[in-house]
Amino acid sequence: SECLVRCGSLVHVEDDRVVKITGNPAHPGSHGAFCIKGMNGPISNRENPARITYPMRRAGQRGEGLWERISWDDAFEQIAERLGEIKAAHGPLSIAGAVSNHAQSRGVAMRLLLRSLGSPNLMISQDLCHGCRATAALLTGLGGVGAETGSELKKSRVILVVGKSPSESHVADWMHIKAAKANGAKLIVVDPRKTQISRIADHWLAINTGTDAALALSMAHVIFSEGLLDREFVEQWCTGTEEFRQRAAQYPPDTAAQLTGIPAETIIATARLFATVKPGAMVLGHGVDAQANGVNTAIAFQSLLALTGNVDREGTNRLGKRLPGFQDNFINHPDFSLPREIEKKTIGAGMYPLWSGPNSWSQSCHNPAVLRAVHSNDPYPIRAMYVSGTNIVCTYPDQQSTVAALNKLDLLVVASDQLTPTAELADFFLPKTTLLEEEDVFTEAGGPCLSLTQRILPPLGEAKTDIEIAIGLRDALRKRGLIEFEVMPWTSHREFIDYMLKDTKISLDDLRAKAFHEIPYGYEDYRKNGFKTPSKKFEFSSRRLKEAGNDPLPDYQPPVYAKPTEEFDLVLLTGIRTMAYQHSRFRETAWARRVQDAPELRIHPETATRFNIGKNDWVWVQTAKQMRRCLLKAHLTDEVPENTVATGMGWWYPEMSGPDRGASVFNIGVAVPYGPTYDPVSGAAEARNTACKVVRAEPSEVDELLQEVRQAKGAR
Ligand SMILES: Nc1nc2c(c(=O)[nH]1)N[C@H]1C(S)=C(S)[C@@H](COP(=O)(O)OP(=O)(O)OC[C@H]3O[C@@H](n4cnc5c(=O)[nH]c(N)nc54)[C@H](O)[C@@H]3O)O[C@H]1N2
Ligand SMILES: Nc1nc2c(c(=O)[nH]1)N[C@H]1C(S)=C(S)[C@@H](COP(=O)(O)OP(=O)(O)OC[C@H]3O[C@@H](n4cnc5c(=O)[nH]c(N)nc54)[C@H](O)[C@@H]3O)O[C@H]1N2
Ligand SMILES: [Mo]
Repeated sequence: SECLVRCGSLVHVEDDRVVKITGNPAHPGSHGAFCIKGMNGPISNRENPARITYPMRRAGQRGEGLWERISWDDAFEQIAERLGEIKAAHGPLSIAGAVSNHAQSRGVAMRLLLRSLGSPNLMISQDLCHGCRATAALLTGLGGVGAETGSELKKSRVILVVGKSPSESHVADWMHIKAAKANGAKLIVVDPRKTQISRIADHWLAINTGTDAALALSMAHVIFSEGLLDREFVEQWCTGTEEFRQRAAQYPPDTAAQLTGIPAETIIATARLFATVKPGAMVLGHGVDAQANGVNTAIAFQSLLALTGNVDREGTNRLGKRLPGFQDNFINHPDFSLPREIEKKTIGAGMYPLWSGPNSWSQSCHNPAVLRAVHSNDPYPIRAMYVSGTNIVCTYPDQQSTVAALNKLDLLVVASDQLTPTAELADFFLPKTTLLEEEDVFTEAGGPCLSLTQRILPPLGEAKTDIEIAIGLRDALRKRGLIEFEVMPWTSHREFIDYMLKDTKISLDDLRAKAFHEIPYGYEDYRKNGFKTPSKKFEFSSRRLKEAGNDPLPDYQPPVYAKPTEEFDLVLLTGIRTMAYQHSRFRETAWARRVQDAPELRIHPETATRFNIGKNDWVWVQTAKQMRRCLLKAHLTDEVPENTVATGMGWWYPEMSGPDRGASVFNIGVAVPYGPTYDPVSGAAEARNTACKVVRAEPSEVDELLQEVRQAKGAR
């Protein structure tokens, strides 16, 4: 469950060690699909020689690397005391949290702990992840994180894949798509890169970065003007159709061709194909998210599903299916919520009410605004932060401002399994359990099913789960009278899980026996209760967008940073997934480093020649906006077009010296800005893609640095 793909797995135990992990063919979502991370990651995390399994308090200057071991009791008491001082001086809103994978127990633990103190200020990573798609799905009515396909993909006859490279990022989807293709399904792929899936596509649309909304609108125009829509579905289940038709008409294929770089004939041909072959499904990936026009883009593509009636039928995109009684959304229940007046003070709720605050999908902060507030006290001070299950120094863009903000806090608590560049800056380090030591239940959209992560082994050393840590902190806070709202009623991790299951008639023990419970489902759920929108229909024109003062219809906006200039004449794609890594994780493991040993710059051979760059040369990548430059190793490949270079994300060298452990040089976050130019609905920054220039690094400049990498590696 640490990777959002969540392939079902079988864990083989001998004595008190996990010896092997394999895919579970019986799992209803993944059908046995598996990858190198699943096989190795959980074991590496548990057995990492650099793992820290006891609480520590900073003993030197922040980031100096001097630590003193303390007991859990002392950690809870001292953190509670410091939080009390900060709360008294600056109020509860000055305490913030950061978490990733926020829907899991760690997100619930963090959110409820903050609410106990009276703060709504939580940063999640989903503004960099699937936040735009999920917000769009909330507005259109598709729900979930933007229309799930899961194993329905196998049954599709035409599949539209936009900005997703499942061979690297989603082995289950990849397997299902290949199965559909083997059955004769047609495949349309929209990606600037020649990925593995682009190579097997019937139509590969090599789009100009950040222009996808124009493509979707133009396809909608073709479908409208040629009368290819599913009239019955649209008439009965959609609203705003005429307004949407008019908007789409502004993007005839010739216009869209100029914006997207895709020939008009191809736009017409793929629109016809997607509208006439049934059933059809769409996979919208991260390539169109984390963009300043991300919500509009996702709405435009989701609208293609509605236009063609490919909604919640066999072989199409499903609506989110829920297990009756399962409490996975209880954070919205009044018993667990803060008063609305407080929720409305969430940093970001003023500007982005559909992202932050009580009426939003994410109910989290606008992250860049929180980091700014640390410096500016605007709209109010942020003085303390608790960070868990995320390595924000390595995974937020604009690393310098993240580090500067963390350094300026009065209190930074980091829960982690090892000293990441984020944990290095902490005042208190709290040791966390890793996957094999944790128990979690969640609904798995891919199945759909209720899934369980089993606790296979007892925690190592003194490691605790996020729920256990939150309970310990809550108790220490309560002793000092610092709890404002009693929203965390549990006394153990087990009680928390039992609470989620209590109305399902399934006990934890039942679930342990099988590890998942399939959710019985039918198709066309909307016939029962309609769509979850104000009109109960799929909204081409969104009432909630209109009420929030936004354009209610999807539109195209040109990309801002990703637009090349004379000086920065290449487009940099970031976050390209590689099989061995999960964001910033696994850089300390030999198995992953054997697959990829350095942060790469994928560059076309012609472009490399133009800049006098050879294979394996080190290259400086620089973007505008006075960002720092980043050092990457050239990997010559024609998978990127000549005007584009691409890299991954999250790099650091765990073996290098702290506090940054190489992240301030080798992590692409130093070069990528975190806005402004924000999506007007979700506040997402154009954080994935940026115009850049590349310069070969002179050996004399980087030799010393690389020497440290090599030496540290020798010592590993
Ligand atoms: N191995 C591995 N798997 C992972 C992860 C991991 O770190 N490692 N992370 C997981 C997580 S949290 C996520 S969010 C997913 C992300 O995985 P995906 O959803 O597959 O997204 P990415 O791999 O980030 O990008 C997909 C494609 O988008 C293309 N792209 C870039 N810009 C644009 C654009 O403007 N338009 C279009 N149409 N395409 C564009 C890129 O070339 C890339 O091929 O992967 C998950 N799976
Ligand atoms: N430039 C750029 N930036 C990006 C992206 C991009 O494409 N481009 N992608 C974005 C995306 S999609 C995402 S999702 C974010 C990801 O950003 P993060 O969530 O920050 O990335 P991770 O490296 O997965 O998180 C690592 C931390 O999770 C904790 N952890 C690891 N294993 C375990 C475990 O077994 N149990 C528990 N409880 N905790 C564990 C550890 O503290 C670890 O340091 O990054 C985003 N950042
Ligand atoms: Mo993500």
